[in-house]
Amino acid sequence: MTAPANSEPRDVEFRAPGSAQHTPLHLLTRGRQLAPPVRIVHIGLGAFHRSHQAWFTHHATDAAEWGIAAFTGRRPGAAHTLAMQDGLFTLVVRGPEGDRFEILKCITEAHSGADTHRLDELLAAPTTAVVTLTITEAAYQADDPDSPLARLVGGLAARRASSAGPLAVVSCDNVASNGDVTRDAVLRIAEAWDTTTKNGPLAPWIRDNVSFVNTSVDRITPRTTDADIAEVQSRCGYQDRAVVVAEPFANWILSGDFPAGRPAWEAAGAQFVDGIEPFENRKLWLLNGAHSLLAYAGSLRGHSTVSDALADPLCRNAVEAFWDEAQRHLTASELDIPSYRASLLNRFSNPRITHYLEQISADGTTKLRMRAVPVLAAERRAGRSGLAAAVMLAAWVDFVSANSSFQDPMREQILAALALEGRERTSSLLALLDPLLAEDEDLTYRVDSLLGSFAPN
Ligand code: CS2
Repeated sequence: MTAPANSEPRDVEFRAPGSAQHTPLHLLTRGRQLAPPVRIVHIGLGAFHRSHQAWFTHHATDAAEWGIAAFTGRRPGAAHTLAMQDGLFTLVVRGPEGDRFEILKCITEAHSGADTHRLDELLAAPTTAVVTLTITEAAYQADDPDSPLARLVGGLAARRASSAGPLAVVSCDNVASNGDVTRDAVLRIAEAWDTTTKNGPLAPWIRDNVSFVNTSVDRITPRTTDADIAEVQSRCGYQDRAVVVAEPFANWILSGDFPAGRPAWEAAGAQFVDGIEPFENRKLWLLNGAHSLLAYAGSLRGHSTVSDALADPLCRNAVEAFWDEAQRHLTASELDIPSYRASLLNRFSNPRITHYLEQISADGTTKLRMRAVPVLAAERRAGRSGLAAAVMLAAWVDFVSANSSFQDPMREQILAALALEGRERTSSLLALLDPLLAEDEDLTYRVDSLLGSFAPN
């Protein structure tokens, strides 16, 4: 698939004169009175929200009517920084030829996730029409009272109490059927609350009033570095502490209802479809699957970025073999797999995007469950071995064995499995991805025999 024609930012909105070298960004641009009114609440204020949903909202034809109130996940830092800048920040669009700078103006409020008072107030307002989420894949399992989804349920209770009417919740995490997964998790939390409160049941109200939209989101957004912040200061002439860097490509596919309206995101290239599954699988298996494979295989080979790992023939061949396997199960003609693969190779090779493998390698159990396991299962159902997907699992096993500092929501269970030996060790690790995998002796044997495939030269 090629990037939609309008996925490139259309204008460099602002370039301050060099004389304003140390002027903070907000003093050079709008006053608070020009901020768009809040109609979107976002939970999970990080770089990806700002390079993706905020970018689409900023470029909607009706952007002046759609402001975002963004809440951080667990750490409040990003909210403080953004609030000091009146919600304004620079997106550095980093193409192979150079950088372009855009100031995005759609974030009207930024708050710590702990500010549930403001969250409840906004969700209780009839003007709020959409809630977007970027809370990480792992957070959909969590239901402690401080989890982002528990906070969302609290906000929905406030909305019901104020009779503010229906709204849409839009998950923007790389989770298969992310809208359905969100609905299940939200109802699970609401049903548990219903047994303990006397306010009347919330879960049925959510079923009747909240639309959970399924989406596939895409824009490579590496972590911002001090050098990026310094570059904006020297090239744009103002000081911005909330810089975000992203590739030129941006894609958003959505499926579901927006009962209280939504911005005209299609003006920025968003696609609204009836059946999202083929698009979602294409993105999760081909892009994210290759990312995870490169993260584990590439790190074992001594590389630190996606473009370096892809330049290594051993890693590149493993990616191509995985894509060959995955595409056998991506048969809808509108998917245009050959051009999608070609575009991924270009995007991954962008030499000016420093996308660290370390950033991608985190949370392997949650990610591989969606990126490798479905391809492996489909191949095995078709009577084939699923070798290339098994290579990815073996690379992960080697990676967690070699990097004691790995991050994962199942870290304790992984460490316990790593303490075992031989085939039992491998099958215990596979069981953390999917219990059925561990019962497949042939697969355990295969993964075991693939260990060590990515040893450095
Ligand atoms: C990456 C994604 O960190 C990861 O797991 O695979 O964040 C990826 O960069 C985005 O999904 C691209 O749209």
